[in-house]
Amino acid sequence: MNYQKPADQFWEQGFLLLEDFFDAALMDRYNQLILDHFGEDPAFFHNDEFLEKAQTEVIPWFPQMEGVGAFDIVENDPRLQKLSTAILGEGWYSLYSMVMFSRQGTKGQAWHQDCPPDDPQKFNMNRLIYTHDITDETGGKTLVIPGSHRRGELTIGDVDEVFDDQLVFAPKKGTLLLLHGHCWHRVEPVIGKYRVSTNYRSATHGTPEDITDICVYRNMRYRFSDNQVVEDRLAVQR
Ligand SMILES: O=C(O)CCC(=O)C(=O)O
Ligand SMILES: [Fe+2]
Repeated sequence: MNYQKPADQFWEQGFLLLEDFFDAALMDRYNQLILDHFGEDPAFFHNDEFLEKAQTEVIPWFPQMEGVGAFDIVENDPRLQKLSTAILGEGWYSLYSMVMFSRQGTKGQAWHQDCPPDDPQKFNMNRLIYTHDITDETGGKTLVIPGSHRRGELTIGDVDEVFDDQLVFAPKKGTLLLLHGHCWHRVEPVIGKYRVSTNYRSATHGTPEDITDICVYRNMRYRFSDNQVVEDRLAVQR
């Protein structure tokens, strides 16, 4: 595999979608581990204020922090490592892997940037893998605005606005989606029984490890470490 071309494409678009990157049997194994962890009816993790204001309904799980060794297989995939180096340069590092589970009938995720774009050099890169097909039936398609990693801060407005230039992805099992943390993105409501994605977050050398502590939504900046709205963006407008 030539890694320079896909890396250039990533920097041009702010994302890179590679289908059939991971083996279906490995994805089935991951998906089962995820379902076993969450069970039938998992409770929300975030508090009511976040759920209401962020219009984001995902329940996170950090399997590698709990020593679930199977999740090291993707982490250690030499192709993923080489691609990460081609994009992020030498000295990049893994932040953490996070599984995001959404129950049937939940909202998905509102438009956001994973970290503030105040310094264009400091960002996280999502390395998202999909362990089951996202389809019309499951809902939960991923929306991305190409090139928006260069546009600065996400504009203030409706949390689920339809943008003319948005792309809609329905990733299949085994797909890898690399996504720049400054790129504007959202997840549509979940219609099927559940929706799962797994994110091996990474960053360039010199990016602080807490880079994803503050997330930028259209209506606020939210800090996860102490569950605080650190900026009410609508108040600035009033
Ligand atoms: O699950 C997805 O498709 C995107 C999730 C997301 O917003 C993220 O991992 O930062
Ligand atoms: Fe995100």
